Amino acid sequence: MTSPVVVSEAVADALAENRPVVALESTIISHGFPRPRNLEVARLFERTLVDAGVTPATIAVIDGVPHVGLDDAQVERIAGDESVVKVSSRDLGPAMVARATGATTVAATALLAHRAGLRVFSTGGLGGVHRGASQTYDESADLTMVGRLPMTVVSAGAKSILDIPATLERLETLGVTVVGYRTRRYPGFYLADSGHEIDWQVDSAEEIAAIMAANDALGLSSAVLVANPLPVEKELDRELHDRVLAEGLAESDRRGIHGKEATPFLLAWMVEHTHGASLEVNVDIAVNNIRLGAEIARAWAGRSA
Ligand code: PSU
Ligand code: MN
Repeated sequence: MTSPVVVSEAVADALAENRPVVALESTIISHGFPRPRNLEVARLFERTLVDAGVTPATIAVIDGVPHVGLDDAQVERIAGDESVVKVSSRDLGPAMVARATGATTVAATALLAHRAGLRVFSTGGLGGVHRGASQTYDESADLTMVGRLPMTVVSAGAKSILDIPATLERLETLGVTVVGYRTRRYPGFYLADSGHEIDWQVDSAEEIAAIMAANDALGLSSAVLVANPLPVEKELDRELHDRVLAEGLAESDRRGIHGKEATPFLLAWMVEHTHGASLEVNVDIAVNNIRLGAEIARAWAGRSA
């Protein structure tokens, strides 16, 4: 069967010539950042990679077709069109059949990136186990997919709206390799330190590429999760963070928000009630992860050169 995934010419050429490519998700654009700022941010993400000599591969479903690498008009559509749906891995099939236009989550992006032969993927924060999950069972499919796919995913930890210790336990169960970039503390997304430890610290992109090669050599098919904290001077004010988050979680409970709405609701709540401060931190987080992703992709391409 031929692949239903359309790989852009720029991405296909880069892969064929063994030049570095980094995958980017699109839910962060459609549902993570408010319009119209989100378009500016989507372009900033791609430009950050281009400036580092890396080919960006933003991933989304356009009119039912999964695309790896978008042109500018497609990026504009994902950012501007309010009817764009949030597509996780399980939604890909139905979205394709319905010819829907959808923005891919970490889970769906990792799957499509893997199908296209990419190895490195940068995002803001990974989905994880939600607070209260022992009652609601709300756990992101991002975890399942990083348990299954040999992608290297750079994130600033799991979003602090989640239950971080439970998320770390699930990552352990799923056999996901977790390394801290220049730290042994698991980052807390908006905050540099979640208060939890990581077993392994790495200090360079070359070291991460070597870990990818070691996992490959052993036939491990799970992801390498690179936890990359924001510099502490750039984090969200802790007192503001804790207060607004507690209010957002309570409001989300009151309104009975669940399923795929939970994460976008809490992110939007944080933006509104920190008066945009969380948005700026979220942009910094993603750019920081994209820069590191670029270095890893270069180190990875360098190994097989
Ligand atoms: N990180 C961000 N902003 C986001 C997300 C992550 O900085 O919007 C998105 C990602 O697409 C992630 C999704 O896969 O939230 C998780 O959603 P859920 O909890 O419903 O699986
Ligand atoms: Mn969920």
